Amino acid sequence: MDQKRIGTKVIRLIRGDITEMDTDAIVNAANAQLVLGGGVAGAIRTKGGPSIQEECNRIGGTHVGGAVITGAGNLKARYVIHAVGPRMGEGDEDRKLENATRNSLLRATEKGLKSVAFPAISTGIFGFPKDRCARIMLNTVADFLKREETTLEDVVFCLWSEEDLQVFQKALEEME
Ligand code: AR6
Repeated sequence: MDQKRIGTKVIRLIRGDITEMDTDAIVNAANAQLVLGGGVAGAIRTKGGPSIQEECNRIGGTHVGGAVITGAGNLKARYVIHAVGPRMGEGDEDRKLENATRNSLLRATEKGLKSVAFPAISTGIFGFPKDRCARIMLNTVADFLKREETTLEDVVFCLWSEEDLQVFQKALEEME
């Protein structure tokens, strides 16, 4: 399954490079210091140019589970939402991932955005299991689209590998 309708809204799964997405915002898999390192963050830094890190420096940082929004420099998207997922082993990881997802959706809604693309937060350098990430992030988005007043109409998960896409497809099928 590659998409699920929730009322008039939709959750979609695609395989690709999130820095190529032309959704209103893309979500960065950030750290609490808001220093753009490797993985998704590195790709955003390279393709987006220096203005994104400069804006992050002015913000200074946020808590694990938090999300802040900046411009998107040279990227196709208008905004980057920097979501801080948990590092595996630090404790309370599931709740922190849920919060990072939900806070990203709140930031997008505050700006009146219609579309946002997420990566599989924490599943690279931070070591979070992919299937658990898929269940938590998909359920959090579905719950938000069902219950909250939001401008969001299109929430995309942009997965890096075929295997990651399949993990998310399975989790989407298993969602009630
Ligand atoms: N587009 C979509 N997904 C990607 C891309 C891409 N261009 N590149 C990697 N992925 P990661 P984390 C996938 O490591 O685990 C950085 O140093 C990747 O395969 O980007 O949250 C930050 O500055 C994986 O499934 O994020 C933080 O310090 C997923 O995106 C730290 O890493 C997330 O992998 C964050 O670690």
